[in-house]
Amino acid sequence: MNLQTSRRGRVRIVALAVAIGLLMTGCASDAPQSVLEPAGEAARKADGLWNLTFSIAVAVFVFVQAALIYSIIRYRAKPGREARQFEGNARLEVILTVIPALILAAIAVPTIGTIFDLAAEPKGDDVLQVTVQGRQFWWMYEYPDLDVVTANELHIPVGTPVNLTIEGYDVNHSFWVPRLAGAQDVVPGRVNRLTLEADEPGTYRGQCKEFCGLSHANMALRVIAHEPAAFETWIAEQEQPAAKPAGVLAAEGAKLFVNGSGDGQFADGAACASCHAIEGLDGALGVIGPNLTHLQSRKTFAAGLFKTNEANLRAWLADPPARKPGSQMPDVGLTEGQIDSLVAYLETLE
Ligand code: HEC
Ligand SMILES: [Cu+2]
Repeated sequence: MNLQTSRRGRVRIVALAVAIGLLMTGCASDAPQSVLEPAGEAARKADGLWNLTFSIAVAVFVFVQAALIYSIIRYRAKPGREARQFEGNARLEVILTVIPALILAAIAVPTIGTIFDLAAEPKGDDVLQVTVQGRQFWWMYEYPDLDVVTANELHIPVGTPVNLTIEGYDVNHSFWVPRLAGAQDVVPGRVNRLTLEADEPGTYRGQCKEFCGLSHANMALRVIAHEPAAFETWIAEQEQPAAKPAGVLAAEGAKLFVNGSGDGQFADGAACASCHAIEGLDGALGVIGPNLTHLQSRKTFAAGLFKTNEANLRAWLADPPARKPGSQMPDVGLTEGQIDSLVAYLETLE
């Protein structure tokens, strides 16, 4: 084998491995999370439009390719054959202009209808209102009628239109849950909206879809759809203030959370409470980071990046930007002992 063929062989093996790898992503337990598997009314409307326009596009493609292949074969070069020379054919040109114009006009009717349909704010008593803020690199959710603030995991009841009011904060982001709705831009200084609706209980994955900095790829989100009764239970739990810290270590952690190691500071940064709110903990009113009142009710933290457990929380507190590049939570210089107490306290935030 010479150098050329061995390199070609290697390229083929890599290409095959990439193809197999992509195929295997379909085996993920929560796959498919695709726009082609709509799981709610809003997504279904967009999918219906896609099915229609895609079918028309395929028909046009097949027709044009067939005509092309026919012409290539039928009029191929032959000894003694000479191409006919002519210039302009008004009738043909009019036909070839009118046909695409008619096709585009026909597609425009359902397209414009669907655009207006999806842009319309859902009305009615059962509509759930949620305000979403996209931030570097996490999502804040506020239920204005329910006195609930949470992060990254959005809980909704099934079969209910959810009206999302989407606000910017720092840079552009884009809120996208492929199975529940199209993507919506998150732009500082603008308020956008989006309707989400899920038919079935379950967890639907989403992702920031607009490059927003170092941890853009780590800015996932999850929508958790519940049966209405389970949603009511979730709301009732979220409306409760945080439990009082039980045990000496957790009580020490709560104190550190608000005061730092003294005068509101740790060795290298501000105390937790200057950035995080915890309902029921005096002095914890910060709004720079996620509300932690019910941290343990979230299966994941840091926008879907880590499972919520003791080991991951310890690693996070020790150095957030090392775990999540560009994270806006600084390494405040905690000692091992301080991490022990803080994690003991965070563990009580059910
Ligand atoms: C300067 C502001 C700031 C300070 C101080 C701060 N944090 Fe954070 N914290 C953040 C931000 C911003 C995030 C979101 C990071 C991300 O997901 O990218 C965060 C995320 C977290 C999370 C994950 C929450 C979730 O649901 O995703 C926990 C837990 C946390 N911080 C605990 C603490 C503790 C404990 C302290 C004190 C030792 C602290 N933070 C100090 C800003 C801060
Ligand atoms: Cu992003």
